[in-house]
Amino acid sequence: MTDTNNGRIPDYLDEVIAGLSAPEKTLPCKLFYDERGSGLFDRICELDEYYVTRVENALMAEHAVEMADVIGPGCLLIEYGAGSSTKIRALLDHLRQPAAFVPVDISGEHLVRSTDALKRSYPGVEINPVVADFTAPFKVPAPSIKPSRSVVYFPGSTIGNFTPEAAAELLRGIAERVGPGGGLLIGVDLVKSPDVLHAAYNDREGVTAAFNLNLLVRLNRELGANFNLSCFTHRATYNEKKARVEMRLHSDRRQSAEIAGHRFDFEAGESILTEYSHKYTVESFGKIAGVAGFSTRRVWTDGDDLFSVQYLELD
Ligand code: AVI
Repeated sequence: MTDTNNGRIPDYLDEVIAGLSAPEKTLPCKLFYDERGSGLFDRICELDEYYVTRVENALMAEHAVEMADVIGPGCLLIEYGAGSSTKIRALLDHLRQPAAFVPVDISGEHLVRSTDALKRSYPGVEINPVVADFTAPFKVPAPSIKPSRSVVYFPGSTIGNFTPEAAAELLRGIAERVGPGGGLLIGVDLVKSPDVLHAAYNDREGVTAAFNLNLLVRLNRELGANFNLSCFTHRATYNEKKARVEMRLHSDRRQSAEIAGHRFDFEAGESILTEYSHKYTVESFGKIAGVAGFSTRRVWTDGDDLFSVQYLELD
């Protein structure tokens, strides 16, 4: 195999081969976030059409006092996928005597940078970063003072990128982590007009298209694949029945690509499924969270019901 990754074969190779060998070709959406992909995602978050980040930030800014109130004093706050410090800062500004804050992120470099900045802004808060993939088991360090309860903060509607079954599994893991009386503060994108969703995932500037195609750029670079980038097109469609945006890369012609000695043939018009982005109603989210034992306690939404931040608790 062509050695293009500093002599290391990426550990996701088997997943890529399996996904492209399936009857409906797929690639894991976690592969979007290499350095270029993370930069493109930051640009998506600033697009006019992509309401998600803008509305969630506004909800956090407007309702952080109430959120801090329902969470209560002395909590151990664990953030899954610690990314945007804008959102966590809104919360940390108002939480009363948190026992500790534990940002969890798969990228160590990113985590060190954001933790240093947070430590400077919140010198009175114990901050214990953990480098981990939150979909796999990981340990949270015990804070130096005993917390009143544990609360997971999971912003960004990242939960929408999991199938409902995988989301339920992840929520079960969160329930186990926070234990009885524990909480979950989560950003959940809402079901809305297909036109709004179409615009958000097919932006005029083509940033989402570049983000999607970057998957193939990454496979070419890191796995020595030979995808012809000009022969694949980004498409995002809303599947109303399943309440999800489905993002794909369409093969514009009959072609093939090779990865590590495996050959993949594409018919003209055949596609690779790259991402689901599920949208929920407050009720439909309550149902899957209910399976994990969570009850919905508070829901904050914007005036247009585009997005929600929800606080759920284990009985
Ligand atoms: C990270 N995640 C919540 C984004 C979403 O909206 O599903 C990823 C994304 N895909 C295309 N645009 C943004």
